[in-house]
Amino acid sequence: MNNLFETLKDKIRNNQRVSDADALALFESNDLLAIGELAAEVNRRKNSDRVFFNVNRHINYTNLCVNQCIFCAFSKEDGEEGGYTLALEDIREKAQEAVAAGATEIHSVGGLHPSLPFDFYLDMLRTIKEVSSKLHIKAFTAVEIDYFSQLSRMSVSEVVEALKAAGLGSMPGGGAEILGQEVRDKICPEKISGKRWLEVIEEVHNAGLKSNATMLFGHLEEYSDRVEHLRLIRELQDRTHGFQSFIPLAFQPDNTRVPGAKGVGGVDALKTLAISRIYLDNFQHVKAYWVMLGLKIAQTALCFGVNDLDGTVIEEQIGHDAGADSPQVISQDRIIDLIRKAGRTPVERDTLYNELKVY
Ligand code: V47
Ligand code: SF4
Repeated sequence: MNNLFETLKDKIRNNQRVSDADALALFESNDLLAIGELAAEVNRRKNSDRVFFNVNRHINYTNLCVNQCIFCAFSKEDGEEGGYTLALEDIREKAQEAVAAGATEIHSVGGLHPSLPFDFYLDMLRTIKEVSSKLHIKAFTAVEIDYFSQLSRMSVSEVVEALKAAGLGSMPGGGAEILGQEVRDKICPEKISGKRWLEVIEEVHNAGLKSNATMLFGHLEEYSDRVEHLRLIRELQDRTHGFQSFIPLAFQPDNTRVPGAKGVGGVDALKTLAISRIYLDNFQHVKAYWVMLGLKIAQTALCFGVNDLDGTVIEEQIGHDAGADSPQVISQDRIIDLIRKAGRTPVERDTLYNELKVY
């Protein structure tokens, strides 16, 4: 065991923070098993052997988008073949299906639609709540919130208040990509800056809503960009404590315009999940999003510091448009089985991590 791992073991034992230089050294190390062991120890201390999942359904309300991020195979321009926008009645039906399948959460995001009024988004939330007031709506990224603020000429906090009043319960973690501007200028030049993403999320947390944070990795970024991203997220969490889970998203390359893109291998995926677990000492949960990782790597990630497998999802589009070879939906039984066969205890949670059932 070399010096790096001995030093980090000591730091973890003494509840000391892992530095940016430590995180970079871990990314540069090829000792995947030693990295995984450290991450598993950090997770054991925080979450014992419990692994969370939830029963949820995704609704991507539109794929029309005024931005053209080069990593995105989901978005279409207005008038382009394959573009769609769900009517409120479609959204109602999908929410009804979700309730019938036992879902407690609707996860809803979409493109930045060129012409829908702000009222559409309020009506969408109200429509879902009409189906069941018990459904938790986790919707809209910081990118959408900033767009709504321009659209409605309201401040971010006014937008958030209006959305909350219409039924918004919390926010997912998308749109963060890599927060460093140099990478953003290459992969998503029209998208809000990393600085703005952080500002919007800070306001959202200050308005009393929880969110997640993501990191899209495996495209044009360097390890140092990942470390900077993790640092910016950790610093914001120190100020607000509003993040629930961190979700590294493995880039899916098909139908995208990222030059030379090859996709993320199992080693890089596990390493990135594990280092996120080790570095983000102020996060309770690290989630393996099986849609982008595939079920086998997502399950294996449970031995690399991960304590959450997201949920049943139903009808995922963003990753599958980009070639994800995972299923569109998995059953609750399948998730429970994956967790059990990793020797861990499955716990169904709601969106806010209240425990609903221990299996
Ligand atoms: O923001 C887009 C990413 C995100 C691709 O908070 C891609 O619980 C991989 O944020 N390959 C949306 N990723 C998904 C997301 C998410 C998913 C599950 C759970 C939660 C949560 C959040 O998907 C986007 C973008 O970063 N994305 N294109 C692609 N080709
Ligand atoms: Fe639009 Fe989001 Fe796709 Fe970018 S990632 S093009 S903002 S839908």
